[in-house]
Amino acid sequence: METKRTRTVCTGCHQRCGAIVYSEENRIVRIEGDPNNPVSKGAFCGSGVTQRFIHEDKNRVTHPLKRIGKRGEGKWEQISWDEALDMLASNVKRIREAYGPESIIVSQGTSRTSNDWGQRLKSTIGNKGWSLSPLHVCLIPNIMPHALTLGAGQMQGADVAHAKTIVLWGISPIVMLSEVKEMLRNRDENGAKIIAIDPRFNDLAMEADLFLQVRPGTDGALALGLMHVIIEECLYDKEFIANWTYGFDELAQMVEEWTPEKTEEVTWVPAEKIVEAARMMGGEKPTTFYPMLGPGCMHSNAVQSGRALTCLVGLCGPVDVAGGFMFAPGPISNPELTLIPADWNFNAPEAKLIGSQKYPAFAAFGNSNVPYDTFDAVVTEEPWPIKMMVFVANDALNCYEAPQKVAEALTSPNLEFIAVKDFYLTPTAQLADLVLPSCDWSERDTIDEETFKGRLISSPRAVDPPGECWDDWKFYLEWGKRLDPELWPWDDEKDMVLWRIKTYHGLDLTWDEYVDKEYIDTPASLSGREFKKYEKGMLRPDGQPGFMTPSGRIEFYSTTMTAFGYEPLPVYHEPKESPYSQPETAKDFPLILTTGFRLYSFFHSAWTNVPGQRELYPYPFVVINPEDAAQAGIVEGDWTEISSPRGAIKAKAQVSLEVAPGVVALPRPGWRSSCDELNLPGYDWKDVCINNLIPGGGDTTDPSFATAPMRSTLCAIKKMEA
Ligand SMILES: Nc1nc2c(c(=O)[nH]1)N[C@H]1C(S)=C(S)[C@@H](COP(=O)(O)OP(=O)(O)OC[C@H]3O[C@@H](n4cnc5c(=O)[nH]c(N)nc54)[C@H](O)[C@@H]3O)O[C@H]1N2
Ligand SMILES: Nc1nc2c(c(=O)[nH]1)N[C@H]1C(S)=C(S)[C@@H](COP(=O)(O)OP(=O)(O)OC[C@H]3O[C@@H](n4cnc5c(=O)[nH]c(N)nc54)[C@H](O)[C@@H]3O)O[C@H]1N2
Ligand code: SF4
Ligand SMILES: [Mo]
Repeated sequence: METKRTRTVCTGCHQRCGAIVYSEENRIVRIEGDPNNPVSKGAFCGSGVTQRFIHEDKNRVTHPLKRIGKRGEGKWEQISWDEALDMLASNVKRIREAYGPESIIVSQGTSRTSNDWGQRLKSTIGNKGWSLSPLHVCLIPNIMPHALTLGAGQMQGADVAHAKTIVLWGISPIVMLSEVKEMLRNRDENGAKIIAIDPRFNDLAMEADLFLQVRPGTDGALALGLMHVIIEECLYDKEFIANWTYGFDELAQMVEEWTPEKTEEVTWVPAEKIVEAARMMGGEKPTTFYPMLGPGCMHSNAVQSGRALTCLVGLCGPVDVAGGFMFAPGPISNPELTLIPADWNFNAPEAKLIGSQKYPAFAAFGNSNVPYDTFDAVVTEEPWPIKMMVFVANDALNCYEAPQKVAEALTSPNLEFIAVKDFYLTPTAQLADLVLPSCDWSERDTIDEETFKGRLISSPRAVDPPGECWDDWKFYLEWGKRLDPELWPWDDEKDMVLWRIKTYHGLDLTWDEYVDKEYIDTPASLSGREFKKYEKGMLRPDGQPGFMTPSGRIEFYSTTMTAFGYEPLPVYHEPKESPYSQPETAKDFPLILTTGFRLYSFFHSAWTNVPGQRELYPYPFVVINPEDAAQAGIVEGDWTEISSPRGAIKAKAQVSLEVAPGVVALPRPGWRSSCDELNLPGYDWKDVCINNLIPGGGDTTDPSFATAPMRSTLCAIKKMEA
């Protein structure tokens, strides 16, 4: 039998590792990492390897399904794509006519491969922007402070391969899989030092020279304390600060009170460790910072925490050098594709985004309806009715805060039509009127949009998809054609890929050329590798030296912040729900809860059905310190109930020194699917979804960004009766 070898890209997570897939008669027989892939250089994980199972999984939805019983009853009829697309298009036309396009919400989870096409589809309907997405908690609360302070929206600019000091700040090892090897080589060969800052002693902390076990939600204070020491001990580059930054004196004055002792009180990090960390960051340069969700994305003080952290990046300098914080090529704004004019004002009332007046920073940077307020709008029909929701790659019941509200919305008679496009009959799909089948990475002929904007790495399909599974690109194309064929002139996904390459990078390729060239450098990817771009006028559209901020400098003091209702300096605010801000609530819920840390084998709520992945984490679990466990009479493996003022869930106890006394950590997945091969059950979202514990809306969020406090609230834990 002939074995086919296909070099492509795994999009199983945001790492986008190069893959080599071997197949025989449309069955995947082996998958390896691609050693020539310039980004991943051969790195590959177990999750990517299980694509072989996913391709053949009998539980996948492989044809469009139409609901025939009551909503949620589980009775489906197989229909054709033609009929499915007619249903979608006719509902759009009817609802748009009766209520306006703002009554139609198209939701997407984290970026898969088709963000821009999704935006074009929304523009075709008559809405601009993301419509709905968990952007209020996923990276955008950190990208905003980066943009305002450093003038670069990119977070992943940490050059861990060349830095002398590496600060891993609330980041998971899986998220830097392709860089970990280089980082450890840098440590072992060049003596680079690693500082890890996390409430959990995670696998990166194990590699670190210094671990700061921060109290959840207090990273902003920690950054202020670190800046206090760096300024007091003059561990900064005076010339760089004088020439390239704005508001240093105001910042210095503000951090004066943040002595190591005061910072210890707030953050629980010992004062001497704060001093040691500051001396490493300010002393052994270049220092590079790699922050992810931990510090500034899921707290009621998210944006100001992120601001403090980015001020620290600017203060430590040098930036945009090997081993420092590198400025990556900015996102290419692409109105031609998304059909969103470059000067579109997402805050204007006529932009019709729910929550844009209450949360102006989120509308401006998230370009989306506010999730909780949108689900609430379905129920209340305020500020306007929502009649149709389409979820593409988004298991809403497992994704957003307060899923009780999501469920209320999805079961409300106000919603006239719900469609879900996924691989499986997820909890959200089970409530839909129409379910649409999808392709995973080995089965599609598209290009990943995350890497597209830099270097092009072609990603042809290795195998044909099962049944009538369609990739999201094809889905948007065919849905779009039915709404306005002039806006969707392409023949198929391949045609779309080639058009994009030509439009954005000026390269005129055939499909075979695109596939054969494998890794293609583009002008954007080449310019990204230049150093000190700010000196050369490469960061600003006006071509002037400087950063992309109003002053052209790194802004410690940001007047743009005041326009969104924040202080211009990175002031620390205690999390809205903590033992200090809510001592009354803490009497019943004394433990600090951080939720959603990533596991190697699951991407959000997906893959608990896959034996190779489920084997590693068979049950929902909660990490609790031995002291707290002992106090509650809990031992390793006990089923426990974790409760908050919002609700309760269950999980098995993992008693571990990984978290400090007083802190409890719950991982991200919802264990929604059973794994028949391992005889392990799936769980109802009502019983195990971590977001049942998280508040939604009201005054619980970051004030201008609507960020839900998924990583700093209060909870209680007790052993469950057998
Ligand atoms: N395998 C896998 N990979 C994924 C994902 C997945 O679900 N599975 N999800 C993808 C997505 S969408 C995203 S956004 C990224 C997220 O990527 P990361 O942010 O890197 O991953 P997390 O594990 O969510 O969070 C990182 C760390 O933050 C810590 N943390 C929790 N609370 C705090 C805090 O208050 N302060 C600090 N300093 N740290 C804190 C957690 O303990 C954790 O170790 O991962 C992406 N990659
Ligand atoms: N409490 C708490 N909640 C969190 C987080 C947390 O840390 N704590 N993390 C938040 C973050 S950062 C994010 S980004 C969100 C993510 O949330 P989501 O992106 O909504 O993740 P999932 O719940 O896994 O739902 C995604 C669904 O898409 C399907 N899918 C995967 N790939 C594709 C594809 O290519 N096409 C289609 N059509 N379907 C696909 C999967 O089977 C899955 O059912 O969760 C957020 N929720
Ligand atoms: S799932 Fe694994 S192999 Fe695939 S992109 Fe992510 S880290 Fe790489
Ligand atoms: Mo995310």
